[in-house]
Amino acid sequence: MIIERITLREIQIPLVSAFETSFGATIRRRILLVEVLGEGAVGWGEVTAGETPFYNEENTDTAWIILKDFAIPRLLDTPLISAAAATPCFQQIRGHHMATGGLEAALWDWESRLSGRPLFDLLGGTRREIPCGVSIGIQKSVEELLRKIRVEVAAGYQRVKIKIKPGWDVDVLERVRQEFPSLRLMADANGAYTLADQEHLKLLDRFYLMMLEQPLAYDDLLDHARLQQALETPICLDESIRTVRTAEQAMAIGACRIVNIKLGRVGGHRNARQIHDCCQEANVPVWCGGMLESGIGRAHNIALSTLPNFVLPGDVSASKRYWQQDIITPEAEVTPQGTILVPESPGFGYKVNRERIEQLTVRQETFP
Ligand code: OSB
Ligand code: MG
Repeated sequence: MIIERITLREIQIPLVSAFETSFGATIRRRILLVEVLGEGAVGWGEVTAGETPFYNEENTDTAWIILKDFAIPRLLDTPLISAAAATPCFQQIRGHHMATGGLEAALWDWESRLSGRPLFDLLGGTRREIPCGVSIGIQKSVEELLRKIRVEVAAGYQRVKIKIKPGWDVDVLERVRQEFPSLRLMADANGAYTLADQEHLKLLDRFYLMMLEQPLAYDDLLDHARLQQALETPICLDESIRTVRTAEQAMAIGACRIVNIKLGRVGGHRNARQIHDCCQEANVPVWCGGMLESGIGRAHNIALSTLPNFVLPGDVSASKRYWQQDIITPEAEVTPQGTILVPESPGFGYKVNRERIEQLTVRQETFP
């Protein structure tokens, strides 16, 4: 596979409503898009780094530098036989998975378009329809949260995740459970607690949540294992799972019973597949997390979610929950059953709206 050029773009695009987690609020996204061109086809990827280094160490600007100075030069220097073969050429770069993962994803889209196959099929996916959930941020009031949940339940989503933090947890979940006793419900703390909060976190068991996501520090495994011992609610790890090694270690010590796989956080499709397989062998179910992606990242998440061990609804939801107008056509839509039908045309299966991307672009650079 001969790469002619790679274009890096930053687009800026406002969310339809602010998204608040325990580490802060986002109202406007700064998203890096990667376009790979060669042999008459193009492939697109999205870097899922946030605007701030508060979820992990990366942000939009660090990802730009890593891609420009390290990942892209290495890739252009290495003969490539497949998208899967690109991962070793990023191996020397420690961390910065969202940067390299966005580039790797573009290569997969490119390879699948070159070979005329849908991306999900090239990845080894088996599902034609994926189950969808929503992630709802911290709100100004519990009433506001309940209103949002009503809307998503009416839309058919198969589970609801709410964001929690100290001061926005037990009382909020109490009210949600009062109104929605049989809703498939979960909570995500984004690392806002410590093991000293164990007794408090045990109060969450009474809400029979599907899982509690990343209650403790973003880089912790051992305390999660201790907490899991004390909790009935299954722990799901997000931030802490960065490599197949951390996934193995987490499962070996019982730090979680469920794993959230994010394409960016683990550095692309090949690594995601490896973690997926390792979880499957350990009988640990996985689901696909979200990072407020544009349509391009979303399309990759949809393809990833077709792998067999993605048995739980992911944070992969309709474009219109995020954007007034997405950068793909058609936009990602959810059926009344709370599923997304996986597109079957070559690549990730959506058209990229170049005109819309041009309008939103604030900087771009082409390599070599
Ligand atoms: O922890 O899953 C998370 C968004 C930004 C950063 C971290 C997370 C999230 C979400 C949103 O939960 C998921 C989505 O709807 O894209
Ligand atoms: Mg999370």
